[in-house]
Amino acid sequence: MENTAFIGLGSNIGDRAEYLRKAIVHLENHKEIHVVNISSIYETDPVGYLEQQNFLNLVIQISTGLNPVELLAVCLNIEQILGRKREILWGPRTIDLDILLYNQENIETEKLIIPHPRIQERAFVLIPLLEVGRSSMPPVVDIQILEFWLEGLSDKEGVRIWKQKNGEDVFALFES
Ligand code: PH2
Ligand code: MG
Ligand code: MG
Repeated sequence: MENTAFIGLGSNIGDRAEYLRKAIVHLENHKEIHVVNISSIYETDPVGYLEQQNFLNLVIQISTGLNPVELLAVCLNIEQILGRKREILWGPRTIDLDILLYNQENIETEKLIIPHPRIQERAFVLIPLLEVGRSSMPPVVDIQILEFWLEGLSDKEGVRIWKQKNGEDVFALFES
C-alpha cells in the first residue's frame, strides 16, 4: 500500500450521501485500498451542465497497492455497481469517482489523465482537497499551489459545507 492517491466523489441523484458512503465502503473493502482520510461533505451548485440538482461532493485520501490504471478500473466498477448511467456529459449521476492525484505522478493515456485536468477550475474539488491535504501529516499535496488556484476562482460560493467532518474516525462523518 505504498502509493497515495486522492479521489473526488460526487452524487446528485437519489440519496446522495448514501451513494457517497457506499462508494467509500466499496473502496475500503478492496484489499489493495485503505481509506486514510475523508473531507467534510459539501453541497455544490452544478458546474458545466446547469439543468440538474445540486451535488454532494467530497474528497478522500487513500493508500493503495494498485497502479493508476488498476485504480481507475476499480472506480469505474464501483460506478457501475451503484447504478451510474452515462447519458449527458457532465450530467446527473448517482456516483462519480475521479482520481485527482496519484503520488506526484503525471500520467497521460487515452483513458486517464493525472493530475485530473480540471482540478484547477473546480472549487467543488479544490475546497475538499485542501481540507484533506491540510490535515495529512506528513504533507502529501502542495497546499500553496491549491490555494493559489482556488484564489483565482469565482464560484467558491457555490460550495457550502453540508456535513462537517467530526472526529478522526473516517466513517464518523456518516453517523448521526
Ligand atoms: N461533476 C461534473 C460536472 N459538474 N458539478 C458539481 N457541483 N459537482 C460535480 O461533482 C460535478 C459537477 C462532472 O464530473
Ligand atoms: Mg467528474
Ligand atoms: Mg468521472
